[in-house]
Amino acid sequence: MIIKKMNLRHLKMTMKNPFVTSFGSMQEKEFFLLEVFDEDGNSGWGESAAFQAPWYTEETVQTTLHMIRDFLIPLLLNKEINHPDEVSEIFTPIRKNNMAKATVEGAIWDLYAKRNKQSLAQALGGVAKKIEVGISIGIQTSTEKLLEVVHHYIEEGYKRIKVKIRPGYDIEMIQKLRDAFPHVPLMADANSAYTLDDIELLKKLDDYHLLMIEQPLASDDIVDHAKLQKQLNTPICLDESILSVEDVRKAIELGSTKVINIKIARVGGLTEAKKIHDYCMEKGIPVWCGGMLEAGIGRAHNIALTTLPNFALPGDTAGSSHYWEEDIISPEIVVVDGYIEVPKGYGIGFEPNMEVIERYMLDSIVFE
Ligand code: OSB
Ligand code: MG
Repeated sequence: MIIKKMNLRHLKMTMKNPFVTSFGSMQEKEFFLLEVFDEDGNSGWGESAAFQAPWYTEETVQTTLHMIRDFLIPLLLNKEINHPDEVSEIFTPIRKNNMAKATVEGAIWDLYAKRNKQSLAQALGGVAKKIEVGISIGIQTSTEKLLEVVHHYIEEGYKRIKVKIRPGYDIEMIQKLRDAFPHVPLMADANSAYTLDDIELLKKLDDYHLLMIEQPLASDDIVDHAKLQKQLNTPICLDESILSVEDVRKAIELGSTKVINIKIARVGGLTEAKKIHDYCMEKGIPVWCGGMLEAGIGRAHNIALTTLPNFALPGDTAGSSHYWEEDIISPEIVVVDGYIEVPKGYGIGFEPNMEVIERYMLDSIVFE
């Protein structure tokens, strides 16, 4: 296929509720939708994930725009591509900037699947007909409020509850949650809020049979994560530390992790995500699909990826209505009894809702 034209749309949407982590609070989600066209008029869609501020990784909305517009699109426009795996190779002269790369690569994957009259899940080699999902709950104003919110999502059927922790909002809160919900599959995500100096506190988490603790230490601390894992029974899951399959290999060899959170955006696209999935499967390490508070296009990509067989644990892909008054795709994504049904249509299997997209659009640039 020849990449004939691209349309980069810039959107801003407001989430129903602020999402609070150990780094701060966000309610505005500004992002890009990239639509790519082939020579026959087929089109594929990708969504960018970086936030306005660089608290999660170093990328931002503005760096995404700079990379996509000034470096990545010129590498692809009017080029012939036979398979989306070629895109990450074409992008190798550009260091990191994984979220920008994943936006473009995701659109090419959707286009490729549509051309081949396959669902994106099929094109990736996925098998599942429905996927099991959990929910990620941001830091709440009080433990009482948190208990209420958790109760609500258990009632809705979500298969696992993830709560955010930070120093001062950890052991006591987890203890109260465990007392209230003794059997619910529960995990905690620290977004790098601790150091090895906190080891005695982190060891106390072993009393609450958590499924795992996600990214307790800094993103470049895989040596310290290995030291911590030796003293913890609770499995460590790495999120921010993992940018590539090479990072996964090193973390597993060091003993820094027992579970991997795969985010398509963080690892630079679906091709690398699939490599990580395959490598972990070979090593007996389960994976699950993380989230970046995506709108519908990004969520649809997550669903397709999660159909691969080693996605053994529920991911963070909640239903559209959890975050949005209205999503940018139709139909919207719905969770029933903790499952999302994988769409059978070609590509991502959801239609971009142009009326909604145009309502939230700030501007757009066409490249041809
Ligand atoms: O650490 O997984 C994370 C949201 C923003 C940035 C980082 C993370 C998260 C979440 C929520 O936990 C994921 C989602 O529901 O999309
Ligand atoms: Mg995380």
